Amino acid sequence: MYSWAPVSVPAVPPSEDVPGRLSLFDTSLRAVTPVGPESGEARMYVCGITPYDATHLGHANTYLTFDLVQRAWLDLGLGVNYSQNVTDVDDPLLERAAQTGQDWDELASDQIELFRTDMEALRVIPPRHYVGAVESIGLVVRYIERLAETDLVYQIDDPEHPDWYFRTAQVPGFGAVSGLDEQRMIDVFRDNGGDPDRPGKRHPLDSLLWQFARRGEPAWESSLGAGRPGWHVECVAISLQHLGPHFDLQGGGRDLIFPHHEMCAAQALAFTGEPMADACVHSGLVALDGEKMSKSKGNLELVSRLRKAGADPMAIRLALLAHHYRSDWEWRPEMLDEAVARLERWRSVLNDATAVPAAETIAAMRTAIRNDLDAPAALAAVDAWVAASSAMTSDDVDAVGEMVAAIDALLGVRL
Ligand code: 5CA
Ligand code: ZN
Repeated sequence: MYSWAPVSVPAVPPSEDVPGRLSLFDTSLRAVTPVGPESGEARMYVCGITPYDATHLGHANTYLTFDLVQRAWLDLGLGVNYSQNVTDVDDPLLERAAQTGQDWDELASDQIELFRTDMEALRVIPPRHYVGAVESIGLVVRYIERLAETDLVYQIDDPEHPDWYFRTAQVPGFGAVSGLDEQRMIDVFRDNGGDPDRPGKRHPLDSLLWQFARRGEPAWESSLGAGRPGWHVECVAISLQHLGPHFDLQGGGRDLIFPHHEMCAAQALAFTGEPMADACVHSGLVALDGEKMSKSKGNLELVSRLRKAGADPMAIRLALLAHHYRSDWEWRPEMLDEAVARLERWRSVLNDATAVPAAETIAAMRTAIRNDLDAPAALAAVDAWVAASSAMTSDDVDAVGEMVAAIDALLGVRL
């Protein structure tokens, strides 16, 4: 189990006339709906990185989105069990290591370390359980063994690699997460590294549970044969193990809706007899040079590069929070300049002893965040308060402290 440094979150006195629940857009429902319990502990799983290249702004944007979710729940007085995986053995990681001549596990541990440093700098609250795929192999094998007690698991008829598959399309409701029809799913699966055309599969959309060792690849001995797990079942096993069945929120970037989250939902339903999560929540994709930022294409802007160049991590955070989490947008360097200017404006007022009263602004921030995580509206509320405080002489001696705490607790920006 990995982790990174804890982050302190100040308590902010409650506001009047604000929504009493957090609502988010649920991908399966295709509507904004309350997410999380009314009391007790909220349970959230967010798909973690595949550590073969450094954290880019797309990753950071996704983890900031779910950091705002955690902060909103904490602000509502809930406990939060946040779990995340790290895909520390997988095809792209092995391929990158082979290209660069590095050991795959060294590459992974270097990149995990860099990711954790980036998350700490951005003041992302660490998950309670941050779990690697490699350390979970025994767990995943036990899950597959139990799934194999249903008639939904089979070994493919391939003498050299009799890999284990799951009959995804047999699960009731398959397709509900993405809303895609079967032909479209097959096409997207093919374009995203899936194997719909592999001879011997019973259905093109059946998903790999366990693959036998290929030459030169790492493999683990198990009752299923010597090999390694498929990707989807890792997230199913890790999330159910650390959160229990039918948790509140499954999250990740929009690129994971299909096949990953669709396949996970089917496997989890077959495993527990219940939906995997109450809501599926996805963040938009950050692009660079007209295309989704991605490690495989190399069109990246890295958190670590911006930090090395001297950027204040709180300005990086503000630059990302200036976009609604569900929008797709393209990174431009000027966005960092704009965020630096905003941070300076905020800091100049918050260094004063007095300001205009804060209660209405804090209520507006909470309303914005609880209403489908509208961070841009929360930033605008702070902007308006900062402008008012610098335009008029004010005498509220508590306002500055209240705003510093609210901006820290709700937005994760320390001034
Ligand atoms: N390890 C798997 C999930 S189990 C994986 O997708 N790893 S990843 O490193 O490719 O992506 C990590 C997270 O960042 C995922 O939630 C993914 O949806 C998100 N992500 C990747 N690229 C972008 C992007 N350009 N914009 C926003 N989010 C992104
Ligand atoms: Zn995942």
